[in-house]
Amino acid sequence: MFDNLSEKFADAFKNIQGKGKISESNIEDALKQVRTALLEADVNFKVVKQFINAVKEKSLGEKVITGVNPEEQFIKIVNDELATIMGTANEEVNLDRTGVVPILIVGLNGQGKTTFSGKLSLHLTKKKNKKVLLVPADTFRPAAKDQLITLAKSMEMDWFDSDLSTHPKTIATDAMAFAKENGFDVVIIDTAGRLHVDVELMEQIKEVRESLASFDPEVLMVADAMTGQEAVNVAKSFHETVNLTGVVLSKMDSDARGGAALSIRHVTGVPIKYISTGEKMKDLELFHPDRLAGRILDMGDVVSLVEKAEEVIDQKDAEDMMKNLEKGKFTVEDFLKQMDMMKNLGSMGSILKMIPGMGGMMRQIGDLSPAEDEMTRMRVIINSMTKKERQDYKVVKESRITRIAGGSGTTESQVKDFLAKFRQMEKMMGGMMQMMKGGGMPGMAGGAPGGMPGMPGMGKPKKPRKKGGKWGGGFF
Ligand SMILES: Nc1nc2c(ncn2[C@@H]2O[C@H](COP(=O)(O)OP(=O)(O)OP(=O)(O)O)[C@@H](O)[C@H]2O)c(=O)[nH]1
Ligand SMILES: [Mg+2]
Repeated sequence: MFDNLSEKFADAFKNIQGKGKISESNIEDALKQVRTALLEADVNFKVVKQFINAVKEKSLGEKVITGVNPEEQFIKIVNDELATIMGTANEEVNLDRTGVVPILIVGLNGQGKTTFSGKLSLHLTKKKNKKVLLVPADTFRPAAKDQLITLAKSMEMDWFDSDLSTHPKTIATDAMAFAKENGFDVVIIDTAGRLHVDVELMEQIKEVRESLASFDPEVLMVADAMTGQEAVNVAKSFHETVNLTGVVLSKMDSDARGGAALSIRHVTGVPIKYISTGEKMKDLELFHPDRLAGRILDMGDVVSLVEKAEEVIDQKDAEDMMKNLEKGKFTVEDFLKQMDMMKNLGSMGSILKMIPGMGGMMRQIGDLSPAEDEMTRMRVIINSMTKKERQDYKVVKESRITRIAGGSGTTESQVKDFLAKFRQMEKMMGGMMQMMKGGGMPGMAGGAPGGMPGMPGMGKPKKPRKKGGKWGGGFF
């Protein structure tokens, strides 16, 4: 996400390194580079101008704080300003009202409307306890109905059998009546896209919106984050015609440029409510301006990482592992479970990026695939080990090594290499347990990718955090 932008910002900040204090001449080069970085990311020029002015003004007005170096002070100001232009706090769709809530999903062709409709239905069902009805209303492309219904079925979500021979506004009102009769809380209406903003499409969506006026609909526009300012222009057109209540940025997992995220709110006044981060139904995040700013500046996003961990990590597994660890035991079985937990969290790259400072390190390493390959190799080796061997790897000697190598399609030296690495991990886990008992926490415990023992800290079932989270973030 925004890799290019992150890299350019990191370069810009180097200009201030080692300077005694912030002064106009000190920050001049850095500001120039930040400006170029933003323009290259396709951020609207007015937004850039205002951003640079604000950062400059705040930097020069900043008092010298003892103990904080100018670079850190400058980064903090840039961080806060980035968050400010993207919005304030996160806003979700407003469901806090009586009656069925219609959510109209609009946008150009192929932007991810249908995918997002599915994701939102899952999110509102799972997280908000709502009964959701998915409504296909794309009367231009009949296959679109099947696409949405297939998604609905895969999630065991309810869907409306729209009559595609009628106008989408009729589908919408019919669906609302059906929803009311059958006790649904939310109706998500997936509409047709077009290649460009065209009069016919706008007219159609306008009519659908008007037909729902008495229900005060949410109208969310889905925009591909790779398209930069183009997305901003489209949002402007849609907003003028149908009065958007929110924007969704899709394909943030791909090569998103940043232009849309950083300009839409400022240019249109419409808040970004969600970001879509992959093709799977679970790949949906709330849009948090402050957290995204942190990710752009390589400050990580530990809060989102912990939240994600809470969602995907099996509490019982984690507790079992912790019990073992507390006894000073770390087995191959535990390691396998850790690898599985990691896998559920996402790719190695996406996890590392959420850890402060790791984005920069990843750029230096470049290709993470050797590390991913090694994880795969470890997994096949473990799969060829017996239960007894997984509980106590020390029993694995010559003939067992030959057997495991044969069974896993690896070489004996690869199996030996794994055992040697595991021995190191075991030692490291022992050391970490000591530190945990002593209260002090090291930063990221994994070491360099390649021999990384998962993220051991994920498994710790700590006392609930203040806000009810189950897992502390001690290791991050
Ligand atoms: N990588 C990635 N792909 C996505 C994301 N959202 C959607 N896609 C893909 O983008 C393509 C288009 O998505 P759709 O949801 O069908 O888009 P749409 O806006 O409904 O398209 P039309 O109905 O034809 O206008 C599909 O191949 C999706 O799998 C995302 O967040 N990340
Ligand atoms: Mg569609």
